[in-house]
Amino acid sequence: MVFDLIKGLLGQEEKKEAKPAEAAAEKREEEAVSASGGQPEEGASWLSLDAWVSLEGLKKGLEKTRSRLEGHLKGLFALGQTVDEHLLEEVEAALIEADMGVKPVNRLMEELRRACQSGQIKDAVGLKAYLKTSLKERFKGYKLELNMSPTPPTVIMIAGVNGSGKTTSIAKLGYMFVKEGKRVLLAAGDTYRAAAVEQLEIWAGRVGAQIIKHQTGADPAAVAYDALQAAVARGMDVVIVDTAGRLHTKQNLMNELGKIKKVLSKRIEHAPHEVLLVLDATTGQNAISQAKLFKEAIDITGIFLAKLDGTAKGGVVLGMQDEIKIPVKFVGLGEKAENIQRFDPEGFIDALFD
Ligand SMILES: Nc1nc2c(ncn2[C@@H]2O[C@H](COP(=O)(O)OP(=O)(O)O)[C@@H](O)[C@H]2O)c(=O)[nH]1
Ligand SMILES: [Mg+2]
Repeated sequence: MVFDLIKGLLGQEEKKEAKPAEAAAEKREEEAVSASGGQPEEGASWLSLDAWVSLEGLKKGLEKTRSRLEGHLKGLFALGQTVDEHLLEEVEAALIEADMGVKPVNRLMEELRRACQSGQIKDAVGLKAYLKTSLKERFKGYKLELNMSPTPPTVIMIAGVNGSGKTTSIAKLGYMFVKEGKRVLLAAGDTYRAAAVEQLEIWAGRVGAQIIKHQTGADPAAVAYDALQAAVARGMDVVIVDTAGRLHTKQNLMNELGKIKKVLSKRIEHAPHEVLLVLDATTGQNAISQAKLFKEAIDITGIFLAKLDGTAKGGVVLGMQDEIKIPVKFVGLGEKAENIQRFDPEGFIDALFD
């Protein structure tokens, strides 16, 4: 019956010219980079930004990236050091090796050289300060807070390739919301692997969330639909929808994500309120290529960068905003539910360079 309902809904949706959910998502994206300075607009609410950020935790999680940067930069930013070609080359090498990306690094190096020539940068200490400010600058104007629906439930859809860390990141988000006193429902939308449903179920039990699941092989759009029905009936605050990361072809995967998104928006206006793409930080620049592909297929509202702890390629975050114009909203710093942090650009850059 649910299947027929969904088929019916999808049929109607295809005939319509205007797509309210997409228009809303576009609007959200525009708003995200608007000059609102990250302040919640009227009628909307967000989780507090201060919670879920810890500089110590970040420093520990970023140890590998930090030590790679240090390998090049140790001692060079000391007081009294002059800025010479050697120092600039080491900065460049450090950022490339931390996987910031060639283009963003080239742009940044041009900027640094100009600032040296114009006298804005006078010594190594000045160079470091300039570098940090310039990096922080590129995150300004992005809305890093989660977009919470003024009327619950807030619906968050998760996308990403297999193994990127989707299910674990869902557990982390669930843990965070539960800690904040919210009622959380997880939807086991990765119906392709039996283990995927079980894995989510174990996490739901651990973090104190509820779960909606169907059998392996079921239609993920039907799971999503049932989850929203249940969420409304049970008065849940947040629904997080897991999805599969691999189908027979890329086009199949993208079509399926689109279908799930449509079903969500049909059941609850403006849902999903967030579409978070989970990327594996250990893949460095590949994560950026992946983000570009997903962005072409669905409106991504934010990135959850998982596995930052396991990589020296943490610099990928620095080039990410430049390259894909989607804000990183969360980072994963370990395999446990509590190893989640909101992405705080200031803290992140301080943690990398101090
Ligand atoms: N070190 C570390 N491992 C992670 C993190 N996030 C996920 N993982 C691991 O990555 C693997 C794949 O994660 P999973 O959530 O199953 O990915 P999915 O296939 O996208 O759902 C698992 O072994 C997780 O424990 C993280 O932030 N740090
Ligand atoms: Mg999974």
